[in-house]
Amino acid sequence: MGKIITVHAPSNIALIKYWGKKQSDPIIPFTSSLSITLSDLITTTTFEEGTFSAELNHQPANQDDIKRIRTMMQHFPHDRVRIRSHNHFPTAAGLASSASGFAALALGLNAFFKANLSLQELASLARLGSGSACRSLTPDFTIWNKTGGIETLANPFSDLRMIVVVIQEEKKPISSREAMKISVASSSYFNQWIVDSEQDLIAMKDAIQHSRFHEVGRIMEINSERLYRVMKTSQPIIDYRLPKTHQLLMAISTMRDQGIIGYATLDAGPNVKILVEERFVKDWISQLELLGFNHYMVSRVGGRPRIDIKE
Ligand code: 2P0
Repeated sequence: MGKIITVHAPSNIALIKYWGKKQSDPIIPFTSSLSITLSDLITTTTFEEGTFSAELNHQPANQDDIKRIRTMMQHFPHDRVRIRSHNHFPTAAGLASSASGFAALALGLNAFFKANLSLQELASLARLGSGSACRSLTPDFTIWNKTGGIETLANPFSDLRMIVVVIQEEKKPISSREAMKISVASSSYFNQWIVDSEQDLIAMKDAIQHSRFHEVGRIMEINSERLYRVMKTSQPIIDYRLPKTHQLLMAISTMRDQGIIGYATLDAGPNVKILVEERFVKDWISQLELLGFNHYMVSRVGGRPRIDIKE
């Protein structure tokens, strides 16, 4: 049996969002973003010697994914590799499956071809697949700078959890890639979004560095609402939220008033992620179930990818 490389890469959720490309191939974003990995929402990808093939969740990868994989593989000497990937969470429902998937791919190809790439080189490679993938390579908080590089910020919180509430698991009606293009071309808020997002990032870094959880949560919510504003001011309007999304957002605010602390963030999908301290998880779960939100995942945050090599 030949060598087998297995990579387990975590998904990530942005507290300060990326929305809009200044340049593609390689992707340069209009704004810097800041995220944390979801240690328990993992993509596992294996790499074996053989005729090139790529599989996702036991199905052949689609043409778009193959194109992105091929672009990444141009940086390696040959294509004799069988790639099999599995997401341990819903694919393409705004749960950042492309981030963990392309991060796993970059790490796996690097190990498979013994390329010895640096972290910044790995980040550039991952971004050939998906912008947010470069934020799944590192533990703690990760900043993807609009200048291209990534940096990490130590996580001073030992007990954070992200509750991912799945409102709809189906594939989104429009990919974030397409939706971003529409926003860049048409949102009347886009120029101001760039300015506001920069301010949010400065405030967020300060809140993290001073270990101020409530401020982190508050800024995260504000930035998520700004993203919603960019989408809603786009032509045509982009709106991934469903009635149940709005219902849950109102409930989160009510729960907070009652002392059950948690903060919400949304991406390109109807699902809601709630950032909480571990001591409140039980309360959140019982409240969610009471309200009929029975499909959720609780994840630890801040973990790093893992690579197993069998020669
Ligand atoms: C983020 N999203 O910062 C933002 C917030 C969605 C909403 O990054 O075109 O799959 O492959 O670079 O990274 C999702 O977009 O898009 C995303 P591409 P990607 O997490």
